[in-house]
Amino acid sequence: MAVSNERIAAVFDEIGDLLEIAGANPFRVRAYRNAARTLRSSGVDMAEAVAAAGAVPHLPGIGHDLAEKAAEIVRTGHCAALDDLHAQLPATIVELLKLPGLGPKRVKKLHDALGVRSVEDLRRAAASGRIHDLAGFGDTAEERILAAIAARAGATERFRLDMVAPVAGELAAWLRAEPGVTRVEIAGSFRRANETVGDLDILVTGIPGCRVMERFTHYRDVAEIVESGPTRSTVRLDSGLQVDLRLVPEESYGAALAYFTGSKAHNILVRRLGQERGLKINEYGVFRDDRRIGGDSEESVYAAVGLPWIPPELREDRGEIDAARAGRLPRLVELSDIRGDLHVHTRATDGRESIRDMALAARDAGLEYVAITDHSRHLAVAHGLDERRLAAQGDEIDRLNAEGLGIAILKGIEVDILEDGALDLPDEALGRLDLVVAAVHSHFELPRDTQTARILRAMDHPHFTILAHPSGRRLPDRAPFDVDLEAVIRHAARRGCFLELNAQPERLDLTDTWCRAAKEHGVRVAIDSDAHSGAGFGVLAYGIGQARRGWLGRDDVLNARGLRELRPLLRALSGER
Ligand code: DGT
Ligand code: CA
Ligand code: CA
Repeated sequence: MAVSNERIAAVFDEIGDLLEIAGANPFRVRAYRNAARTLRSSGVDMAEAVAAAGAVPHLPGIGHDLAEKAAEIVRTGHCAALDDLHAQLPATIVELLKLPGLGPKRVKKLHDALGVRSVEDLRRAAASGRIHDLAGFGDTAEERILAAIAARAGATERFRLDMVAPVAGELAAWLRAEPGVTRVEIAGSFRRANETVGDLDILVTGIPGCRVMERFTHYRDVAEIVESGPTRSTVRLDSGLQVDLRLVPEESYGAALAYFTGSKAHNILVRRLGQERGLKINEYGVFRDDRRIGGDSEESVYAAVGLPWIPPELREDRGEIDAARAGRLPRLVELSDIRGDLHVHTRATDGRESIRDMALAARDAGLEYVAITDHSRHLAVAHGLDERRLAAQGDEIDRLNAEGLGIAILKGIEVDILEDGALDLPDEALGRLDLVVAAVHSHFELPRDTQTARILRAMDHPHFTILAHPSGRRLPDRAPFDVDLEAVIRHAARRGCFLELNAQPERLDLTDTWCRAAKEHGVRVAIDSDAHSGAGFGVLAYGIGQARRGWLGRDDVLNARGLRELRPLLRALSGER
């Protein structure tokens, strides 16, 4: 079976981590990580390239040495360099890397300073209070480490959507290519656009005798066949992701899709409605006295219980059945409703491309306007802008707008909210912008009341427009900071300002339920990419999924407005009311 780019990238990432722990030259570490990233985003399939070239293929961004190692992995399934590192370092150190919050830097520090070589060593060091004095760990490090070790015992791994989405697309295409297959649909939490997915559920219909199960178990990333049968199989992929496949007859397609889309709680409610009408609803169809009365389409299942079709993102037992019955289902926002992006970075700070290139990429993504919002000076690690550099950026935006790139460029900033709630740049500088996106990037650990007061104070700033990633959480392992988001939403409603739904798949912040709370309070949400490169606008799709889970319609989304409608909303905020 051919080795995928993902598998090679995973080997390179592991080598990078182990080299860093072993104290290797940082440039070597970086070379492996860059190569892993390149392999993941490359359109060139390494295994095919090796087979075709018969030697070491050239891949842009990967030097000869690493290309040779990639070819070695393709040919032998192993990498001698990784085997050497495993021989040098205790295997238990690799386990440490899997704990949330422990990257190679911290593992190295724990190893060098305290001799920690295993999870058990770590638990003892944390329990005896030897960690909080280490530079870069902090007061609550021990609690967090002990919690992470405890959680590890019980937790089953979940996968972020951005990890699963490419695999889902590729697998679906792989299955569709089998002769006789008529439909392939991804169901489960993935179809409901859950921010994380436990396993992938795929539904297939096909003509009798079609060999889709065999094709499924021969997919190239399959590491293990957990279960295999004529209508149902389960495999585990190299990434650890499990995939269930079910083959159903055409007439059961809708019932099976509804059943396997879930959620379980939603299904139970629908089934109960059926029971009240003397119907039996299962994954094979809708039945009255063993006579099939529906199930070929999802619509037919819902219609059998007197409901309109309910979008998958709403199927969470959060009032969607009552809303459907009352004809009050929202018309959910769609990707094509998005007219602009209000949070975008350039290479002036931590982005990778120029203003011009970001604007052109935004235009090519179909947007009508884009706001350039680089970091402010307080965020020194990102080389944040001071007043002078911000003004220069404004001049460049004026020039580009005069030139006319086919997209309007707005002047903005992602300004740091300082510890006391002040914004990181002078009022005059902020007042010259079209919008001010403000964000917490420091002092995550403030007590709830202080944190909330800090953010409310920032929102009162005359030039404040949008609160970026309001909870600060990051998937999988940075919890939200402690803040009263209910109070933040109420304040935004009073003040007439906006909250962001940051569409980065590791953020998706606001979460679904907070989006819904914002909507209920009449606060509009900006679904922004926070793009750091031209390819970064693709994440808007994840933001849309989360927004739909939060019941948002087009009117609830700030940047679903055209520029002409948007401008007065921004101006009303910036003091010219
Ligand atoms: P996940 O995989 O943890 O992210 O979440 P789901 O929702 O994809 O759950 P999963 O994969 O266990 O099952 C897929 C769907 O199949 C689930 O959403 C509803 C349906 N399902 C599974 N087990 C049951 C069950 O015992 N009863 C009912 N009514 N539906 C079930
Ligand atoms: Ca699932
Ligand atoms: Ca499943």
